[in-house]
Amino acid sequence: MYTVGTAGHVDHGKSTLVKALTGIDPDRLPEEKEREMTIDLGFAHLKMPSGQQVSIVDVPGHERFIKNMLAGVGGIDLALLVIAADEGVMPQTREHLAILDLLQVSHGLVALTKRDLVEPDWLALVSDEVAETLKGTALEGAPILPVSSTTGEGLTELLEAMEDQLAQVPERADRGQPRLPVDRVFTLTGFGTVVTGTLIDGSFRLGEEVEILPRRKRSRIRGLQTHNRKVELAPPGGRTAVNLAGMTLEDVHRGNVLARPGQLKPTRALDVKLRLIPDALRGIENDDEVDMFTGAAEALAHVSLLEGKQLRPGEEGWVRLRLRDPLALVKGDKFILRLPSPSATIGGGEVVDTSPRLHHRFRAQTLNWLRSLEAGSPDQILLQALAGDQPVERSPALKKSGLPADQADESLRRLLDSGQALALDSHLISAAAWQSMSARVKRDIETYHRRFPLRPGISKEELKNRLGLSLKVFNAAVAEWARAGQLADRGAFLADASFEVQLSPELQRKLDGAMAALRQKPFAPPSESELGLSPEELALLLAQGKATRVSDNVLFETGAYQQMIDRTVEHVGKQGNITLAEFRDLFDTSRKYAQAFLEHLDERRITRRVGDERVLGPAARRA
Ligand SMILES: Nc1nc2c(ncn2[C@@H]2O[C@H](COP(=O)(O)OP(=O)(O)O)[C@@H](O)[C@H]2O)c(=O)[nH]1
Ligand SMILES: [Mg+2]
Repeated sequence: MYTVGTAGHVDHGKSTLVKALTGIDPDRLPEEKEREMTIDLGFAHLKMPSGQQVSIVDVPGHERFIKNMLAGVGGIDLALLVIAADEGVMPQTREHLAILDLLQVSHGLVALTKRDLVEPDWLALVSDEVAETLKGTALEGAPILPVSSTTGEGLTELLEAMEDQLAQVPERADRGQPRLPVDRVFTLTGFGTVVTGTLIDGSFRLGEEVEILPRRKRSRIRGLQTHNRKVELAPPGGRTAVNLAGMTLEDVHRGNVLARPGQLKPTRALDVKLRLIPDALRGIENDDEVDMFTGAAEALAHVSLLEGKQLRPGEEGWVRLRLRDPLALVKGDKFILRLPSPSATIGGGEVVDTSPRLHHRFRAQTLNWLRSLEAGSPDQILLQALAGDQPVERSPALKKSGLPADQADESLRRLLDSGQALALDSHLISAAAWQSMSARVKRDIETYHRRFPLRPGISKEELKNRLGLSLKVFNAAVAEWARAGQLADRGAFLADASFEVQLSPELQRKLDGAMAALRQKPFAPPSESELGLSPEELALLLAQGKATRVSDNVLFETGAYQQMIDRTVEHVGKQGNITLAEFRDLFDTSRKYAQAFLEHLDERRITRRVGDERVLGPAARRA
């Protein structure tokens, strides 16, 4: 959806051209009909030869109604600059062109109207003059088409050129954050209050809850229309009419913004990049009062220069504006500044920071901050600070971003909510780094499973060290992998979620045989080497928990192992201690096994050696 806006000097034929193209008279007010002059914005829509629907905003050309012009020009994609062939370039031609240039409306075309009133050589002369005037502006090189709304001559060519230009306009960004700068409010009997504007940054849906800013009054979308047709969903870019439940004409005005509740925070202070037009009446200085126009809004603004003592016509600089009344703005919004008296456009630019640090004692810092902000959004800047492939500690990362604390927190919340970053315990990692780390771990684990198909998985301890992560961060990562179903947390091991040790019947028989051998003489079983298992097979028995290793070459069936602990603890409990010989007799085992087992118990602190005897150790209760 695109919106075309007219521009140009009064009486040059803008409204007549809109009517000739669309059949809709944009001058709808009785006073406009009576005076035959556009006073306020007019609206029409047009079906292009391709079938594409285009919205049209017709603006007043008279200098006295420039504020209405500014309320309408904010949302346009394509400018239709109208210049009467018999008069040529006039003051509001230049002023409107300067405004389009400041707002960076870089797509457009010129209609040289009233061609029926001039001779061909005059037409050629005016055409050259216009091309010259466009030079150095955002519309330099725009096509110039002679037309007559009276005879219809050139209208087809104009439409074709318009279609060509529209094809070059990039589609309106859908940021999922719809906002409608309100340029018209009216009531319809039986329907209540309707607001209109050019919807930007997202779509509105019938029935959804909205908020009118800056007052923050809530409402619900009871009806939604584009081009006089009811719709369920209004996409960004087009003229949109919204019927608001429970609103009166007192509640909402031109310049308000309709958005989702909580999405926008109105502000009274903003830092901007300001450019003064070369033929501005004068420059600006600290403490100047200017009129700011942005979206469909107008606000009185107090000027503080962030660099230098003044900004002269033709110059560009960083300026802080303090608004008398709050406005709901977004970084990147374009604006126009005018002197209140004598009333004149002096410049315009782009909003860069909507919540500036209010005390800018350290100007250099503020300027650095603005320059980096100009290059990216706070979210992008914070994401930059998380760059690198390792998780980084939260507070140093937020500091490194250079964002003011509240903005850093806000951006972080957005990054976490949208999945662009992830919190791992006290650390943060960008989604990109997390994905590559996860992919690397998954690859490592797959390789490990292939090489060691009998092992339950990769050792967590080993992986943690390889990744260079602290235990807490590593555990948080493991929990995240397990939650996402990517990997399975298997105690001391990490495995692919779908991995199970696959035993051949032959191997199963071998392992069963080994277990049977262990059980046959449970307290004096064959040694590891006597079992005849490979290290891999042995590791499997241990990992499965079927056997428990006590020393290098000594292992027991786990049930027997536990029994030996229980009975030893019981014996020491009763007798106060146990000797090697007593242990050997208790289990009818060899001296070698008795020694290995008791040393193992000492190690687990179930027993403690005192001379030749063992007494209970601190871990005995838990054993
Ligand atoms: N002869 C002639 N008159 C025109 C043409 N276009 C507009 N006009 C007349 O010029 C006057 C101003 O037109 P209007 O559309 O109101 O101008 P606007 O102020 O730019 O909107 C009206 O009297 C129109 O009838 C045209 O192509 N040829
Ligand atoms: Mg008009």
